[in-house]
Amino acid sequence: MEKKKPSPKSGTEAAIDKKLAPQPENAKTDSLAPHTADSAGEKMTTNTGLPINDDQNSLKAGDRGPSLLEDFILREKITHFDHERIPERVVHARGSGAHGVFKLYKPLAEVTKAGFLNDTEIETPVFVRFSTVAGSRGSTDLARDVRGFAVRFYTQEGNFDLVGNNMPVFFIQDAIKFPDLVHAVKPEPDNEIPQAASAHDTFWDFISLTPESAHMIMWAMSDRAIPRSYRMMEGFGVHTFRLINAEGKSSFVKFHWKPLLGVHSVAWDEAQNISGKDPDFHRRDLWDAIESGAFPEYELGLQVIPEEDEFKFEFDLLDPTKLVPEELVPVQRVGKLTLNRNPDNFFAETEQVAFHLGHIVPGIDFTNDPLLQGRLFSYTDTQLTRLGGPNFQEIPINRPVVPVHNNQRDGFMRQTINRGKTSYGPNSLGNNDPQQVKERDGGFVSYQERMEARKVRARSKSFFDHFSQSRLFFNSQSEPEKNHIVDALSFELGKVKTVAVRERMLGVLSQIDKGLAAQVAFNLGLHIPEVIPGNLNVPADGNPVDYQSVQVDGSLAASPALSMANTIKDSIVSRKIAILAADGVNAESLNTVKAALEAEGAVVEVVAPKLGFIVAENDEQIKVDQSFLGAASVLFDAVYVAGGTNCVATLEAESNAVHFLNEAFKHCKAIGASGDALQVIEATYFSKKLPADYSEENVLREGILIAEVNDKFAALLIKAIAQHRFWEREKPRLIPA
Ligand code: HDE
Repeated sequence: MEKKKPSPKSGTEAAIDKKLAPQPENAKTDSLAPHTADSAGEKMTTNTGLPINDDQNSLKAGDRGPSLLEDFILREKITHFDHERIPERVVHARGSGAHGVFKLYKPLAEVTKAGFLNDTEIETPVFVRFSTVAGSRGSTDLARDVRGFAVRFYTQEGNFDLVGNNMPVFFIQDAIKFPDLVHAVKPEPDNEIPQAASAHDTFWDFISLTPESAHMIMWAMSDRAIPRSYRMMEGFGVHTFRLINAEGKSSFVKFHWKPLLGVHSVAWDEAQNISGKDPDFHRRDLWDAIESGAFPEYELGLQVIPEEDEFKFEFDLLDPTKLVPEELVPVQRVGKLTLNRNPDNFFAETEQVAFHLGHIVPGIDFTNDPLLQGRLFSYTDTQLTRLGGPNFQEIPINRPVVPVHNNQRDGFMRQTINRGKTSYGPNSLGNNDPQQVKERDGGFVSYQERMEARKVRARSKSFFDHFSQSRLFFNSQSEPEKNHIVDALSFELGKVKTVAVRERMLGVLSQIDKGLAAQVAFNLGLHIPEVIPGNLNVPADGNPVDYQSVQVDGSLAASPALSMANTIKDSIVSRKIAILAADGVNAESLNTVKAALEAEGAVVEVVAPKLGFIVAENDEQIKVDQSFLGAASVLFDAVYVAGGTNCVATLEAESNAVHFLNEAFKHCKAIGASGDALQVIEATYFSKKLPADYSEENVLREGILIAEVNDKFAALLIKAIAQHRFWEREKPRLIPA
């Protein structure tokens, strides 16, 4: 293996045009370096190192004759190719990874002895993989789906994996139902339809018969399921975990990731468009942001609950369909994760990384959440097949940054060459090495939770309230967010063919909120059924669960932290903004707006009728980044229409430009235009909906600014873009299609 050479990175033109950000190194990326290879300037060889003279022609009996079996070069090349694919992950198959570092703000010795949560000096190397859940490896990023948010910390005490999602709850309460859930949500088994989407009968059949999924369904039907970017979504460990301090005292903990760019989504119509225009939208966004130096950042948040408060809540801390409202237990932000380096090789790193929530370090431990307990089995089990045997921890991306010594040996693809005669313990022939480690020296000891119980297949009654938090979530949403939930349910259930399933789902929704159920029922042209489905008889000789009798009227009417409307809206860093322009553009105003947006960290692209250059009024040549043919408003966060007499006349007559604006309006994005470009806006459907004037208040409410371009204009446009979306604009629906 050779030392890694710096390799030129690809990325969008925008990223390439800029100076590429340096690719920072850390203990983990250093440890990967000896395993990397770079062919630049090298000779071609076979896998045994034999220099190859001809890699283009197979060995034949005569130049028109049959190929010869003897051709070991042909056989080696084809054989390797034939075995290039490994099974994709059974869930979370589509993902994107990045390297980074975690830095702690303040030592947490009071609650945990984990080394990386006590030392503010060290930077812990991290590898993160974001994913969708249902779609296969090549599916679109913008499916309505949960997103995986799996983080590996390469600590000095071994790997700690926080394998979370972007939603804080889950569909089911017990791992034994996971295969049912996944079979129901995956494409239907007879025709493999639909890919990546949950809008189909088997999924809603299962959900409508599984009331414990109600809370998660509210999240999945909310805008959380269509994030604007992996960089703009929260992460959650979902289960309650334990923290253990040096005295052995345990506290419960919920893990959170808070993105510093805020939590933002796209519109559903937009998501569907993006799926066609750029199925790699999230992957590209993450890659480009890192390449251009706009490193994604998230703060690690902890909700710490003293052990003695275990039964203080109206819900059970062990129930993964419940969250702990931030208003009851505030989230302390304890450190920052920065993603600052793209992988060198997708397969070697992102595809082969094997996360497992069983990878923990002293100071962190599990609880008896039955979903968590089942996961502890599943991850290693699936990885044995996916990665081809028991030595997958030796794959470079999976190795810890600390040495590994034990008596495990052999198996397919073993890399380590263990010296010595002993691979057992106790032994006297090898000094009894490797030695076990005392707890005080860092050896892991499980938390000694007291247990006294009968062996039963059962579920605690404290898990039976399925609707209070579903309702809390719905009640905490802003009006537009509620409308989106109604629309999403109407869309998804509208795709379900079996009317009985739709009706049953209306029954479930009516338990959450009558108004919600009524609106969806109206859209589906159905009535809400009288009889509400309960759990099927579980166990087979048991009685149906009367879950309605255990509904708790939560003390909290709403939790503002659950609404994305309350997220941070103070930055346009890395936002993509289109400038629509054509020959005859006013260069001065275009440059003013472009420079101001770029100064705030936005990525600006000039979109014009054709690629190459446009010639401005003053003859300045302005580089075009995208033509109307290749660009689409759904791939941008905002749009500005440049001025200049001829430019405006061209844009007004260019249906693609008018469509671009209509769509940007439809998806509630900020729209700016030079005062003299008003006639382009007048060609749109929303020309009758323009604000009476462009006071700051109006602009920040309606997201439209048409005025003379100067520094004040640019500053106000930036403020408007930072609002992300103007959802109030959606109704009445002005824009067709
Ligand atoms: Fe997973 N999950 N999961 N899961 N999960 C997998 O492991 C499983 C659950 C999550 O980027 C698999 O290596 C069971 C909750 C993420 O590589 C598999 C149950 C949460 C990823 C598996 C759950 C997650 C996975 C598939 C119910 C959020 C992607 C491939 C008991 C807290 C990790 C693999 C990556 C992947 C099993 C439920 C998150 C089959 C049995 C809840 C982010 O082992």
